[in-house]
Amino acid sequence: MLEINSKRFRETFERYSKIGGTANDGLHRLALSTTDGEVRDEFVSDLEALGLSVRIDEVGNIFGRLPGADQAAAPILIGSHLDSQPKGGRYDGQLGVLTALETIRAFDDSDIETQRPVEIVNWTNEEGSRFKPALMGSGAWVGIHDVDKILSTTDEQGTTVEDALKEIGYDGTTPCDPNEIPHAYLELHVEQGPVLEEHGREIGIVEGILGMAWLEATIYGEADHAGPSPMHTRSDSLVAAADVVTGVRRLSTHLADDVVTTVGELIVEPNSVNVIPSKTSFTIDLRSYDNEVVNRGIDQIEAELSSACAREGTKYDLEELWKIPHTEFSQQICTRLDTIANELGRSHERMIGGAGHDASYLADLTETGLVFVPSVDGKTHNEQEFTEWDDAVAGAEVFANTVLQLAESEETSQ
Ligand code: HGY
Ligand code: MN
Ligand code: MN
Repeated sequence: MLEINSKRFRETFERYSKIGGTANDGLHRLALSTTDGEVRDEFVSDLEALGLSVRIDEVGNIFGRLPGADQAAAPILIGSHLDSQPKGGRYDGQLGVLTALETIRAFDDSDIETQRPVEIVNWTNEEGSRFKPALMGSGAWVGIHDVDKILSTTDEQGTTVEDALKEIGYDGTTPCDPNEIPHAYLELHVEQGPVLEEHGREIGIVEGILGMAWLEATIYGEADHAGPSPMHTRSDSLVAAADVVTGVRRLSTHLADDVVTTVGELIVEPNSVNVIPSKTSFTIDLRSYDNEVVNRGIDQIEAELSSACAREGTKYDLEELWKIPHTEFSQQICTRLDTIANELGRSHERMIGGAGHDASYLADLTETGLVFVPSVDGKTHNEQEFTEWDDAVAGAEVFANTVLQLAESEETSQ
């Protein structure tokens, strides 16, 4: 079985973690920011050091190709993302990209030439924090998003994706589409939840991911003076919003057992201590494995908005920012992962993931698998995010051996 060079893997991980590293051991590496540009440069130079041919596509996805004995064979694609949340952890995305890098290095250590080419990828803007939606680069690549629309997407400062790509030198020219359908895609990611740790397992073999919807609600009230305005005449957009926010939280208690809801962003205008808020906008993140439950949840959010605004004399808009149905991963790859984890003596279990991953979109295109390693206390999207290094190495060994097996496989892709 292929072994991972834990020392080199760790050194690489620490080197990358310095780029955009925060004082609390986290990462501040927003998509297409200067620090994202720096870590991309680091990644490209590591790919070139391995002799991989590197290409950048129109939305900045970075691909490195390791040729196989059969150049005509469809490649195995492996990777994840290097962008982070504003105060994110060092493992979310980055561990997956570096596990893929260590996989290629392990082939190189053992002079392995695989039958199929193997391609490693860093997907642009998986997080969707600076530019919405999430999974932007992989979504554009599989054709979910129109490339021009993605390039004209702006952040809160009005900077477009296109300008940000140019700014860091990753406005690539390779068409953003799979000129050849990969034979399979495999991604390793931290679990970002408490299950593996609670169950004492080293590896999660992910069978599917929750469906999710991102909405933006805007409530319009009437600015007025906090002093002389009688309470019964007010149209306070923040009061109406507060009703809706608690209504959104209540959804998770009655809509379905696996429903999770989050209001992560909220903007109040004019945001002045003695002015009744005239406008309040906020995002809603709604998830469930049942796509119909997500649709019912959206209807119930609309009903909450309508009744809150009727009570407060305010008006509202509700916009769907992004929606992705639940993901089902390849049972064939899950079985391979089971077998290899057993051969390596690694405890493992099948599970459903709650976070979106680039693998969600690849699953529509080809045989796709996702491997989890435990998150300590389930913490993530948080500078305290942590994974024990032994677990990272165990995950990398299961991952690398599965990639090797897939790269030697003969059967045609689906
Ligand atoms: O939103 C998510 O689940 C992922 O972190 N982009
Ligand atoms: Mn991630
Ligand atoms: Mn994330």
